[in-house]
Amino acid sequence: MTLVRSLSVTSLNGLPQWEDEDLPVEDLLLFEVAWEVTNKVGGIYTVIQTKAKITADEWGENYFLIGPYFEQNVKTQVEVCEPPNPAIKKAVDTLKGQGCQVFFGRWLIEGSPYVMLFDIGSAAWNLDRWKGEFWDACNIGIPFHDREANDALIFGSLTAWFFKELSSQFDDTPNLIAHFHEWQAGAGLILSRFRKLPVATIFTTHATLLGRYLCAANIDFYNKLDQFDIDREAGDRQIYHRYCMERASVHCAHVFTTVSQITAIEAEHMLKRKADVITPNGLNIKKFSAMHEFQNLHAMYKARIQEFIRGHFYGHLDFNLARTLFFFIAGRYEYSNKGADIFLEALSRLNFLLRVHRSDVTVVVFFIMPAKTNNFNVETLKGQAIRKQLWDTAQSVKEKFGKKLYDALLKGEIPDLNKILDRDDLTIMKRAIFSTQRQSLPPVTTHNMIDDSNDPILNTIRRIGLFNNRTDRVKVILHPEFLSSTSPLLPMDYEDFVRGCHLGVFPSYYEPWGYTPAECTVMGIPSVTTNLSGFGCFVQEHVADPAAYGIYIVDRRFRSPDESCNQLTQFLYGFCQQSRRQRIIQRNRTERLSDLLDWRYLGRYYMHARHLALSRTFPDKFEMEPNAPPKTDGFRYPRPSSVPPSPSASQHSSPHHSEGEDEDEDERYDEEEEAERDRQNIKSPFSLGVLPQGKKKQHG
Ligand code: U2F
Ligand code: UDP
Ligand code: G6P
Repeated sequence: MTLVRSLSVTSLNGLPQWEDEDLPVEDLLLFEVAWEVTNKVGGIYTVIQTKAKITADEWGENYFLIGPYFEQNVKTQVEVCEPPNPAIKKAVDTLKGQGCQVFFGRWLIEGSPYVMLFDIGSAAWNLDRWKGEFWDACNIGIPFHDREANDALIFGSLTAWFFKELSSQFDDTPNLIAHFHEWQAGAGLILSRFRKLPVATIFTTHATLLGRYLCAANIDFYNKLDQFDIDREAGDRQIYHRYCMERASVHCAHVFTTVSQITAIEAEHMLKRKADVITPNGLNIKKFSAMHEFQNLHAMYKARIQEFIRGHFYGHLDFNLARTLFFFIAGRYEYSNKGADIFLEALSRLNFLLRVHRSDVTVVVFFIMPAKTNNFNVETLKGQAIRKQLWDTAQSVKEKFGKKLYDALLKGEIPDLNKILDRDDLTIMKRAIFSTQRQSLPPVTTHNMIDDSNDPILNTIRRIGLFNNRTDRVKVILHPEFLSSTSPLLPMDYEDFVRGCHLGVFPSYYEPWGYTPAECTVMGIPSVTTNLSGFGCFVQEHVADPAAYGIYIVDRRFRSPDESCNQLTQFLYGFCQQSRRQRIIQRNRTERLSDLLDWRYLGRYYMHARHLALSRTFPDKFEMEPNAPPKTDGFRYPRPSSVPPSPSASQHSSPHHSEGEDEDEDERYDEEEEAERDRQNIKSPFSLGVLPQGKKKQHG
């Protein structure tokens, strides 16, 4: 058959849709293989977990995920069952018959895809033999001390073995497609190719090993991309074998994809292959029926954060919480890769600017980055206890006050307000106020850090002197643990916390995609990203005036660190100058970009990669039009209708500017009008004449 791609007239909320000719999925089996299937380590879990729904919708019973078995994960996330497909059952039984444990079931997430999980431990006795086979296949030797690489080899050997058992049962159909993510899954791909299994293979890299290491070492990575002696760099860092596994996977794959253009450039230099397709990361977007619902959630969760702040800053609450903005950075603790370094520097400059301009805005900045700790520190817990005590005191006095007031009213009197509180009440209240005196400043970290003296964030805070002094307009709080609704300190899930904040700040230097700003966007929370992050580049490509839509892109590629830091400072300072009304309008715009990040739109790049892999593996059966692959360029969100042409003016350019901050009147309805106007504009991307053209061809 011939696969064709055409530009569909149906579109997802105005976004262009490519429609590949439907694959005969009933004659195909699709496997997606990753170490993070049911196993949350980092961002790859988010990719697979959020994408499951659209893939299961397309592939139904013929879609399977393969990952490693961990007892706890299966207990909490998987409903174990027998494989309904007889060929798969037979292959699984063969592995089991040889003593390797395989767990099969449904992963209890949206789309409930089938998962097959290999118990690495149960197969570990084969390790030496499999190392030998791997050496014969690609001359890569794995040292005994690298547990992760050894596990990856066992995982890969089991995967390839499973594919061998499965494919040997078919003469003609069905055909197998296996999509492998990241080097930890790559051995399965290498071995499948070495054994010439009839499987169409795709390899996606979410980051390169060397890229991550070299960036973290503060080398001028992007300007020296073509100058590295990569074998040597890998050897020097003792990751030569891992790097070889990664590079071999890339070269063995029928189709190689990366999550962004920037990672494609990196991979071309670090792994020596051009990506065939860019497969950007999406999210599974749930829309609220009413547009203002997410705004209400912001107000609700902001109130929760404010409560925490009341406790944390007890005795120092001389700033106006209604004029306080919450910024945050979150993610893996890679100090410079995630841009925590320039963020702190920019905060120091922002503090200076707000002070010299006598701004009444206060900014509280959270750093949510997991580090080793010995639990919460006493001062932080005490803050919340004192807040609770003040609350209880206020409640009990209020209770007494209310009762006396009620009695008086029953008697037809207005009570003497000077007498309604007795001496005891006053004493209780004075004691409560006395308890809020503190000798120390509100702490800059919520936990006892194990390596306090070497912690890079704390050390920078010490150097720049951001100690939460009364005069500081920028306050900082390091929360070195991921958030959870069961925390006794700040009982909120990460998602709710994000909703309650005003701005996410992610000035990464190394970020192949970067889910955190994308997650902010779909929740309608503005964020800062960079032109070195996959997400930032993607937005730059698709949105005419990103800042108007609440996505500030710091240039970290063509500017010096100091210039980037200044630009970031300007973004932050500009954000602080917005009125409440401007922020509300900006949040509405931000949220409007969600469709762009929806898997229902971005999933097509995965479809395209699968079609391409089939056409390369089984050219007799799957011919493919040599037309251009779907591009990520072409479509652009126009500038919002109310924004004047200059991007620099856009953040101060809301339709009806009002200065009053405490006004709480709701302006949503005008904004919904604006939204509707813009939707009308976006509705016909065809008329913009910017869409890539696909040709419709008849079946061959
Ligand atoms: C890329 O992100 P990854 O998550 O794949 O990055 P890895 O380095 O492969 O894995 C995450 C690491 O972070 C650690 C964990 C892993 O070594 O042990 N970690 C942790 O220590 N504590 C935690 O709470 C969570 C993780 C890429 F970098 C992103 O830009 C992309 O968005 C992502 C998806 O494509 O892939
Ligand atoms: N995250 C989380 N809890 C937190 C902070 C972050 O679950 O308290 C998640 C966040 O939602 C995101 C992931 O951690 O999905 C970080 O992914 P990103 O792509 O930004 O970076 P990676 O860690 O993959 O390099
Ligand atoms: C949402 C709520 C409004 C509230 C506003 C506060 O839009 O619906 O009622 O006034 O948030 O916005 P701010 O940016 O000041 O937190």
